[in-house]
Amino acid sequence: MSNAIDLSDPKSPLALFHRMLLIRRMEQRLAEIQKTGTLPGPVHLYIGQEAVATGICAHLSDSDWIASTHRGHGHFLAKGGDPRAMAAELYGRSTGICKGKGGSMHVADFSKGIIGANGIVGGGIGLTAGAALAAQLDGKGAVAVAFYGDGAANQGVLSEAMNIGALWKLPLILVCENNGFSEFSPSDTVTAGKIVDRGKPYGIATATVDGNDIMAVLDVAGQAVERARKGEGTTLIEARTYRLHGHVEYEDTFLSEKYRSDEEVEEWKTRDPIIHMEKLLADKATPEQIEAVKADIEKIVADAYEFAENSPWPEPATALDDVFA
Ligand SMILES: Cc1ncc(C[n+]2csc(CCOP(=O)(O)OP(=O)(O)O)c2C)c(N)n1
Repeated sequence: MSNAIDLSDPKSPLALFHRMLLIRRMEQRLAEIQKTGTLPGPVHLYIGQEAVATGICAHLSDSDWIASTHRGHGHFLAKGGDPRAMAAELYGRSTGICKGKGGSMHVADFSKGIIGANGIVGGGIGLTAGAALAAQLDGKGAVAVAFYGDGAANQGVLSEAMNIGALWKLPLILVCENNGFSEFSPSDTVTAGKIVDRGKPYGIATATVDGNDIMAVLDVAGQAVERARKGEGTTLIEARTYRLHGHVEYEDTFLSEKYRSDEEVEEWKTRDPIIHMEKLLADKATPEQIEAVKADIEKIVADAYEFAENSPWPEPATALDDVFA
């Protein structure tokens, strides 16, 4: 890390920029690698949504818990997951964070409080309700955060989590990243009403936020985390955002028709959270500091994928290790 930049406070503008850019550049590189056909399995990119994970996780430490989705690289990195171990996992190598057995949709690191990405839509919500109960019983002030999409908000488990979170005042934060689509279905064709309103019958705190505005996310998240740490219970946050890539990389190769217009995507590009952050930085950091962040990220990304590419495959003899039954 260059001496020109101080990233010790995760809520400082430069540190937020560093984290958002790390997520963006790791995934842009991943999109290029996917094109070569060398990766096992599909990848769902978080590009465009970086401010949500970054703004929320800036308030969390390794003792707090998060669970995420099939679109989970951003949450993993925002919570302090190791870029090398993530890249190696995407490549299915033995040095991966799950020893190469999880892949893109299951990156997890319990030592960092990352319960895991999850291929089961809505699956992370139930896991964090459990983690929030465990945190409450431990009594050390830890909180649990579920990241999930607007499609997942239609799973019954969200209602179950809000019910138990309200009843037991669990230190639980339910963050819906409403990116406008559930796979290829626009939200308004599958989702009734406003997702944020679903918290009202349970009497939990609710908030909506512009998920592309890092400072707004930071603010709303700070209030929710403080409430949870003080024993004041569960919050439902709806963050409005947009995924700038497809539901899954290279979906054009199998989709027979478009489910969104090019104009819509271009419109949202003008609201790119990273561009927004760079504008904010104009009077909060020097050009040298901004360049130092960019250079640092390029180094981390190159190093992570080089590590992955040069890592060994898992030994066949380890296939049944860590299998419980
Ligand atoms: C229980 C379950 N049902 C269906 C699927 C298939 N599926 C994968 S992603 C997805 C859409 C999820 O949409 P959303 O929750 O809005 O997340 P986003 O992809 O927009 O980030 C669906 C239906 C699944 N993986 N798990």
